[in-house]
Amino acid sequence: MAGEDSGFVSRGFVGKPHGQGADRLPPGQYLERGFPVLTAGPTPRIEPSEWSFRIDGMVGNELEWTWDEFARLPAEEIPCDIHCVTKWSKLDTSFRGVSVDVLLESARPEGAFSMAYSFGGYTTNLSLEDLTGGRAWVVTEHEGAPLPREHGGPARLLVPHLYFWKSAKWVRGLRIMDHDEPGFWEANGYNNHGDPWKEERYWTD
Ligand SMILES: Nc1nc2c(c(=O)[nH]1)N[C@H]1C(S)=C(S)[C@@H](COP(=O)(O)O)O[C@H]1N2
Ligand SMILES: [Mo]
Repeated sequence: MAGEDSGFVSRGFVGKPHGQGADRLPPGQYLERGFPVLTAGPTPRIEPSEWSFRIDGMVGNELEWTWDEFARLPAEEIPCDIHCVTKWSKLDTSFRGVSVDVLLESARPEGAFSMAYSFGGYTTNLSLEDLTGGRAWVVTEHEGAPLPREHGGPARLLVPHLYFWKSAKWVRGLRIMDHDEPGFWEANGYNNHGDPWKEERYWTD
């Protein structure tokens, strides 16, 4: 059967003809074609009308956008690869959202650290260095459709250059801080930084 052959070929080459070779898979990761769901605890149900996004803490200007206000901010398409600490990587996916650079612009941050916080209580810490320079977004769409609830809809953080636990689902704000503090997983054994290319998985890495 022809399908068996083409299936073998595409697995055998893990997409290499399309430029998805081993050079795009960080050490210790495997290719995942689907989009697994990983959530600690229940999946919150947040209507867009109840959603808002805040920037608070050590800023010159605290900000908050409602869903409608957020929808008027400049959004961009973000083609990316994502890497989960549980070892799956998904290549060539895409999200749409607003760059954290845009969100921070008028907040005037006065600290170099932040805690992203979510509906449901999840937190994760990120330095402003990792959140700026076109490397982090608050996204509301995945592959052209509204972000599914199980993947963080209506909105999640997207920080594709770090392990995916840093991409807080159901995100509702960023607290700017003058010091670093561990978030939920960082206090429970995961690495403080989480660079997949350096395999910064756990405390001891
Ligand atoms: N609010 C919230 N965000 C979260 C999590 C969570 O449990 N709650 N899990 C994190 C982890 S460990 C991973 S791997 C990714 C999984 O995202 P996905 O379910 O869309 O694949 O979300 C991250 N963001
Ligand atoms: Mo994870």
